[in-house]
Amino acid sequence: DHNKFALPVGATLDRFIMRKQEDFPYATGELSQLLRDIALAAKIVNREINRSGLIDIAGAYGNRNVQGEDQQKLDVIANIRFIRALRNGGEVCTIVSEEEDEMIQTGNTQGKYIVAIDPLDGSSNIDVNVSIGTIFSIYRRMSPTGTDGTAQDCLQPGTQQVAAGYVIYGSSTMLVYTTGNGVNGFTYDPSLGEFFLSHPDIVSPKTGTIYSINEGSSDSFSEGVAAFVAHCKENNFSARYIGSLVADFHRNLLKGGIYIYPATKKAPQGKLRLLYECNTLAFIVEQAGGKASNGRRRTMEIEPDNLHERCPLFIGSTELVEKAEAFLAKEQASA
Ligand code: P6P
Repeated sequence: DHNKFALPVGATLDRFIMRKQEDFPYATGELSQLLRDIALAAKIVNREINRSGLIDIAGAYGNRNVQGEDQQKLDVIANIRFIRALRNGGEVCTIVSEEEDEMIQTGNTQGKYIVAIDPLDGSSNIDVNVSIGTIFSIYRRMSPTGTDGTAQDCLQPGTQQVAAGYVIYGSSTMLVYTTGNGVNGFTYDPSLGEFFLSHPDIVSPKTGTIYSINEGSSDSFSEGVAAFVAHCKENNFSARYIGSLVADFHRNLLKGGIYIYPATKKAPQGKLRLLYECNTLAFIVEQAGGKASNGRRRTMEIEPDNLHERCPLFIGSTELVEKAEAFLAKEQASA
């Protein structure tokens, strides 16, 4: 059992990746290298985020660049940095990014992997100092190497994910990811430029008393969603909604709870994207013992039709997601 080699808290991400690779005798190291490339980009984006507040008062700190160009939007910077790190790393042939309408070919036609990524989700929160995040999924290409990746390579169901993770740029910056053998969290020490294992083998509580949903849209909740929210209130749940998906998800993962982005009038398919938000967090939550669905179907079994399609998301502690699904099923039955 892989816990025999469990690494101590404080092990570096690099040592952890190497140790986990040893668990796979036929591993050739490409996935390990890809994970390192993502961690590098996360460190760079972390630095840009921490500096961004200062650049706004550029005069005093001289952070405006030599052309005197204005500070680019952080999500644009994050997109550039992750694409560059993945291109230079050589393991990825094609990228789907929230920031790009079309899939991006890196030119690494020998690359075995596809990455779907939201480089900086919730970036509207950055200038009010609320935590934001990077969300990524990794798939193995199905098309032969030696060519660019194809649309089919990018439209695989979430069950085909090889790895999934997020970076939360918060009071501390953390990288949380899974390769299908549990979920591990690493905390970044900027003074050393290293991620250290801080949350080994994360297991999410089976139930909880936190519910996260934007009740500003409650007028357009379906009967089932409204009934579940009423159930939470009758049972003295706490309402916790940061409005930054990674922050809300991370808190519920550790403490137990449910996050819901349902279909609303403004967002009839929900607001969150299947490829690089819902599927990514669904893989992580399932690996931590939780559950994720669109209210009726397991998120990871949904066959994507297009790169940026949205879907409703009910995600978190198994018992809470199943409770919400029961209310939706009752609504369906009485419809
Ligand atoms: P609403 C941020 O824009 C985001 O994509 C997620 O990070 C967040 O959970 C959600 O949208 C918030 O959306 O409609 O509640 O403001």
